[in-house]
Amino acid sequence: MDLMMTPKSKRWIAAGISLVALTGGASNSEARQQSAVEAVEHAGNPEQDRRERYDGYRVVRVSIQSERQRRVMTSLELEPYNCRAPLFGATDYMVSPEKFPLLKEAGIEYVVMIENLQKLIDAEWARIQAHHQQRGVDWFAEYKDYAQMRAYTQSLVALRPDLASNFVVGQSLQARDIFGIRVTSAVGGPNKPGIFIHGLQHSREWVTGMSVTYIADRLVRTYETDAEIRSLLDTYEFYIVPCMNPDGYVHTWTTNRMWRKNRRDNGDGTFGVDLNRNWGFQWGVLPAGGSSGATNNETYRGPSAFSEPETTVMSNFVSSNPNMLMHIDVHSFSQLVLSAWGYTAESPADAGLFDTLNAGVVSSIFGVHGSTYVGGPTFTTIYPANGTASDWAYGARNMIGWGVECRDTGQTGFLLPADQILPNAEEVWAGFKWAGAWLRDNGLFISIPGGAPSSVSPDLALPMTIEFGRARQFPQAGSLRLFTRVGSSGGFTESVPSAVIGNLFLGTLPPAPCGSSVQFYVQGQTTSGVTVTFPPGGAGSPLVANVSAVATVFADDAEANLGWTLGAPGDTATSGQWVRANPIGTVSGVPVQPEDDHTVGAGVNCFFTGQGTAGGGAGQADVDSGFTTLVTPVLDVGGLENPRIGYWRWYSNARGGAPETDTFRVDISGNNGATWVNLETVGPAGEGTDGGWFYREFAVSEYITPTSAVRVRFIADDAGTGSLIEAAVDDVVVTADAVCPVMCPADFDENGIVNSQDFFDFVAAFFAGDADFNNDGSTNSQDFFDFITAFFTPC
Ligand code: 0X9
Ligand code: ZN
Repeated sequence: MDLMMTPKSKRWIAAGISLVALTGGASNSEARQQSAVEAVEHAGNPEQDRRERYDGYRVVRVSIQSERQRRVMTSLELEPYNCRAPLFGATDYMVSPEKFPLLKEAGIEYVVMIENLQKLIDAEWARIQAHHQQRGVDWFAEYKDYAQMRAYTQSLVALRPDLASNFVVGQSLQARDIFGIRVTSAVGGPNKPGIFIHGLQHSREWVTGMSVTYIADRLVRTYETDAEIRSLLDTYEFYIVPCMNPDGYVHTWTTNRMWRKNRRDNGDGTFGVDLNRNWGFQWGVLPAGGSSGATNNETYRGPSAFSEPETTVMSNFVSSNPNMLMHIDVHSFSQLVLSAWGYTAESPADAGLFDTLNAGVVSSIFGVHGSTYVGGPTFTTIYPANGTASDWAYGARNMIGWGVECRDTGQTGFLLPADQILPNAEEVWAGFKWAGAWLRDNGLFISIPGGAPSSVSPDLALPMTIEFGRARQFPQAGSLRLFTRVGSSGGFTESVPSAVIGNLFLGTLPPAPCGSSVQFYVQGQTTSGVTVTFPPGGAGSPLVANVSAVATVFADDAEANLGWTLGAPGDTATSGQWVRANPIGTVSGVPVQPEDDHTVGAGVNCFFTGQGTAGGGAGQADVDSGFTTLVTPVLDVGGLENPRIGYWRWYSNARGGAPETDTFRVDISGNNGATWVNLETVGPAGEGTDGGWFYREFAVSEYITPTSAVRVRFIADDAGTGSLIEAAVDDVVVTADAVCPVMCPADFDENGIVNSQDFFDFVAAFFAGDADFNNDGSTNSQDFFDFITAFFTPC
């Protein structure tokens, strides 16, 4: 992020006197903070509220759509609210009342997320004051300051000294203790794997300290009553540090609610190093934007790696325990689950492991209160960030390093209302538990990326990619094996997959005749000699691929109309109804409506939602104020073997500012549209909601009985406000397994004809004792008679 902190004109209220705003050089707030006395350690006294004010400041979400707009935004020198890089997509800024007219004049689209930041800060403060008066309320009902948080971890230890102990990681720059709580059970012996989790690396992200403390709370309080928690405490040592940036955190309570960095005096009138750019792995590496060398920047990386005491003592503490397995860095806001890498767009060797973890955590979080989080690598999911805690944990310590961005998605941002502390903590806790349990149960990561083949072509060997890497433990080099057999009986043949790159290997499924099956499983060893099998049942329940030719029954590249229905009775959209044409394409940062259909080669047409005019805006002819329906022609799949329906789809709802609630639904009907069953619903968030062509294929019989009157419908819905909705469909195919050619029983050499050669071959096999023609387990005279009968029976 390369935006400069800007001179502000906030008013500084001290003992009822408003000071005149300063201008120039370093920002006013910095100049004032130099003289500010941070004596007010506790926030309970309104008379002593010397906090910086944000009167009339709006938080706006800007969607930068061109190089020109980015230049204009940079020249406005707005303060970023969240640290989204102003390189692409939506970015949040705090805009002073003075700057707001300039933003309006700049002609850049924006959505106001927060009308008046100071109002939210005041409301939060008033609420905290009122809360102080109350007795006996839940600890997680209100935000707690540094001292209260520390006292709470101590009270948890007092409750269960047999499970928990307090520790101090080290001291902050201003000599405050970075305190923590270690929780584990006596079961499981020494050297249990360690799970390290911390919050408040960025001090204004208040909900993170609460969420992390909640994890300690649950571990301590539910060990007796919850078998799952007991197993986690018997498996791991948990190290929990609610606040790794105490100086910054105290500063947010006493002086400036919006403070992110630590409190380093940079010596030039500016303060603070972004601790999450200061860790010593790929520190300050290119590309630009991953951190800043400018002292006044919100992502200032510091003069050198680990220049700050906070990052130094934290990393030393983690390094001092060789059994540390996982590192979780909790931030807010944006509702994300983020993994390596932050410093590069390249995939880490353990991408499959991280994808699995991210997906599991995202769905566990969703399962609690229905919050939608998005998972992915930091660099590509939010922005480049180097010198982060997660990258260091993974890159320098071989730990499973990842992190969470808590609630919300910008409605209140860092000023998340207190009634969301507990729900947020509950969902983070669920994700955390899931990750702990998954690692407990998975010694290694073995998978077949893209899914194990469920059908293979007759008589062809099939190469298959296998991913083999670490999970809780590390793989023994050279220990990967693939076991295969043709059919469902007899021994498995062992082979050694060849190494491709990183954790990827190439194995081969053997050729097999049409109508048979190939069974297979994979095995590998950990460095400590434990065997891990995928799927876990191994030879007892292997993966199965049926051998059959695939027949294409229907293929539609949308170049001609094969009987589709554009629109359906009851559609409510006022614009953007489905058309079949060559799309012009629209852009809002990234393509919103495709400019090209999907078909490779000569095709130009596809189905899509509304054609605008060439050069028109992205909002022209997108779906508005309701939904529009596209229905396929009747597809006859009755009597087919395992019919599948596949299509390429495009969907975009992630542009246009407002939080997205819109979806793209695909349904299937077996009775010509009388009733429908859902195949998939894209969105409101996640993969495939920001444009791009995606292929999806469904086995019809998993949803409906395959009939001669199957139809599929596509519904693009604009249910929310202020959104930019576009959908498209192309290259619909219906495939099925081809029926294997019938072999005459007497065609003993399986060459397709029955002749005297079959007779001679059979007789030779018979006298060799290997002609069990009737499959009863032995070769005897009955086989001879059965063969003779078959030989003289025409087929
Ligand atoms: O920029 C950051 O440091 C984090 N985002 S924030 O808005 N809270 O400042 C992102 C850090 C990404 N890494 C992990 N959370 N693992
Ligand atoms: Zn953060």
